[in-house]
Amino acid sequence: MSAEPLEIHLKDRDLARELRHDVRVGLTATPKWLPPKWFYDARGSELFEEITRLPEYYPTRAERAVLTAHADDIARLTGAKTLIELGSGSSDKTRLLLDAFSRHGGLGTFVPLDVSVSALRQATAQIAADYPKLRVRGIVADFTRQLDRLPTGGRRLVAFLGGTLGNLTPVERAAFLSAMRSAQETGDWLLLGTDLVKDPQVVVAAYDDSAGVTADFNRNVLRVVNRELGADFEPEGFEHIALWDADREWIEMRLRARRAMRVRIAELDLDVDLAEGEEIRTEISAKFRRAGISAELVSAGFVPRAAWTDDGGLFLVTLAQA
Ligand code: AVJ
Repeated sequence: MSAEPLEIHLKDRDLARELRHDVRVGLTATPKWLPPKWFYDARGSELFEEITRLPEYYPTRAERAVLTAHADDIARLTGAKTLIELGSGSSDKTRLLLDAFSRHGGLGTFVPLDVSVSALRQATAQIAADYPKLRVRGIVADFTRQLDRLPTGGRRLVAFLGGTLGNLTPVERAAFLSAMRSAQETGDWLLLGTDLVKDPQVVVAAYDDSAGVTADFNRNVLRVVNRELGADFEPEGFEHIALWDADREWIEMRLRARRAMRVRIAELDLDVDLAEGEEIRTEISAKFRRAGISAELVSAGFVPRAAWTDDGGLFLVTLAQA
């Protein structure tokens, strides 16, 4: 089967309005911040794919190792009819699951959901070509607030991989997991990938690679704001910072102004002043402990059924049931 036409629940207009709102709120706040979802235009998505191949960036490889070892367990335990993937991006690791379900039988539909139309077009076309028996329904939506758009019925498995849960603050995380539970029927499944707490040096290196790809990815948010909102940020005027917060157990990415500057954001009719050394927080990426993620799932109404790590104990994949 060829992929079905994308179901678009997020109009360009909604995205534009949201970006304007986020930039106005974030850049007039103290300290300044921008949400990480705006990294991912076509160039940002490519840079992220490049990050996943860097020697320092262990999460993708570690998660792939877990899925390689346990995809068959996941297919057998869940017996899912529908696999929904949130923030699917290139759907690369998902193939490990699709292959396991092909061996096991029973999976009829794959539903990748992402905010990026371009990433979804590519992913759905490739998956549909490679898995001809599968119904492939791509959905353009924002999983942080459109979980009500998930298809219903059948035994569903929702996969939320890559450690993206860590981009949410603890309060947002609790709200997200509860909303996820509400969107599911009792008996449905959640497969959750989370990066684990480890030696801070290992984590910092993963977010500050020696080739400078992550720095380029970080600055990309400024290029997006320049293009979409007519701003005049000089991306090279900012230093890339990756900082481990030991109390909150998360890594923070920031952009630090190399000198004092005034930035014009034409479409918001807004001037933003930055002092020399002033920072804009662009991402948090929380790292988890096994007991912690299990407790968070239980608070949201899930029952953890299994959890696996890679041999290095770097990354955790948890299977929970609604
Ligand atoms: C896609 C959110 C899982 O937090 O590790 C990679 C994004 N940021 N390098 C992560 C990211 C910097 C990534 N997630």
